Amino acid sequence: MQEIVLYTYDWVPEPPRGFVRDLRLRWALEEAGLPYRVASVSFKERGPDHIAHQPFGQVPWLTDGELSVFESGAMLLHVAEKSEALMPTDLKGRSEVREWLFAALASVEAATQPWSILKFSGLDGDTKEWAFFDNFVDLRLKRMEAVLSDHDWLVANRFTSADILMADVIRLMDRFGKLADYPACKAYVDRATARPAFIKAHADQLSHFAAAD
Ligand SMILES: N[C@@H](CCC(=O)N[C@@H](CS)C(=O)NCC(=O)O)C(=O)O
Repeated sequence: MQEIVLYTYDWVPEPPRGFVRDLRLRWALEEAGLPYRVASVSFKERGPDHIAHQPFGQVPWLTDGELSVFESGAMLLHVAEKSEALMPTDLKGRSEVREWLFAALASVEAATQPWSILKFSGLDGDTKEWAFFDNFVDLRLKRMEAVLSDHDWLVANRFTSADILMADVIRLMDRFGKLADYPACKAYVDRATARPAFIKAHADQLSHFAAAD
């Protein structure tokens, strides 16, 4: 089997540590027990070699032999294709994993990302704009609360790569206490992040960035 190489920044400032999206892939690769190594690219200088792999100059991306894949959702699908630990083998289960992967990005992260950018920037004051984005997140969390009230995991009563992505997206809301009114979402995040693969992925990311301080 070819070695998977996962690319992330060499260093990032303190606030995003533990939340940089390479974590999604570290977590998936740990769950699947697939061999991989992590390589660094400069956070400060994003040169043409970087842009050739990730057109927005962001991280993560991965290489698998000659193949280079960017976008965390596409990368998760790529890795999930390699392991039943991340995706069931039947048509329905596979389709549902894809649905929830897209839902995590296009429906939930589409709301949580602008919210978290405003929050990180201190723009969460008493403004119409903040109320709009806060309400947008509440709309999505209310629906996820209903889904997770009677499901431990999103697909086929078992953990899949869809849970890696959804839990990682919702986890950022927990950081700011936004899950206080959403007990099923909070329990889901706690359940997912108690998994040994998450704990290792998270600790590995923290030490990777700390090593460059
Ligand atoms: N949609 C992309 C988003 C990637 C992304 O936002 N990466 C962040 C780190 S988690 C980044 O590189 N930020 C620096 C920047 O945007 O310049 C994905 O899911 O892979």
